[in-house]
Amino acid sequence: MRVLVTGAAGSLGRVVTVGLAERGHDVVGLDLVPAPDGTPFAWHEADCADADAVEAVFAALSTGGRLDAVVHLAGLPEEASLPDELTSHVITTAALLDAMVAHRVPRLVYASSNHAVGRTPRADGELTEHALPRPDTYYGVAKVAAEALMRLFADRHGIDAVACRIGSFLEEPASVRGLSTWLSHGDGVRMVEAALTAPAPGFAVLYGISANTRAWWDLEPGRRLGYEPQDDAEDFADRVEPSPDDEVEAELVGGPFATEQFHRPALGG
Ligand code: 15L
Repeated sequence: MRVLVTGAAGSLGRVVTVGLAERGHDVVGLDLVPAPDGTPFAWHEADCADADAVEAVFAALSTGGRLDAVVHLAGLPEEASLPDELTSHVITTAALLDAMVAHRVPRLVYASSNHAVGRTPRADGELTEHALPRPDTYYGVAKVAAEALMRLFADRHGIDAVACRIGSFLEEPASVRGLSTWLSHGDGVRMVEAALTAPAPGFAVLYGISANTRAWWDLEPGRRLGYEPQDDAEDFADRVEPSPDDEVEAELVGGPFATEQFHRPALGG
């Protein structure tokens, strides 16, 4: 497949672009920054929040053959102000979806986050794809809104749009919470490829974690799309140090993002 990957220079993007290219996909990177030296695939520099710049990238790509999908990984990875979060996640997604409609690109795979449902109590049991929006931060609010936009474009324009609610994408789990929420690099690539290639998913949500023994989130929505995780954070359990934060981080799905340190005004703060 010919795939445009936004945020290609980011922590997720670096792994996913290389992984997809190794699996034979024709990858095009898009980022605010230039391609790292030696990047073996095409690359465009643009801000995804700038609709004109995004349209110009799609117009340039249309001369090189059909684009099959967009993998949208660009965006702030942590909590910031509400306006910045909305720009980073909602405006960018809107610019990409508009360009996809204009250029008939049929599929979007989006790096959503567990923080879209981060205020859900762990005591509620395993989280399924039917969990109602329950963000823990403005970051989470923006992820919820971006998912809503994807659903609107799926309904209006028939775009296949898969929201991957990613847990903790790291080389190794880094905390006790991470033993439940870890997504390995290899499984991250498997997840994106499954979301790209699943037959006609329409709008779909999956939880982006590995096959963790201590998982809090349902892997079935991913499996239905062909995502078969192969790693388990438990293999690293004896290297993870307990922390005084573990207890509070275990109360709500979003862990540290759901704690009081992020309580601040929505505007002007
Ligand atoms: C995310 O969505 C964030 O981008 C990352 O910074 C971590 O907080 C991760 O979730 C997590 O929940 O561990």
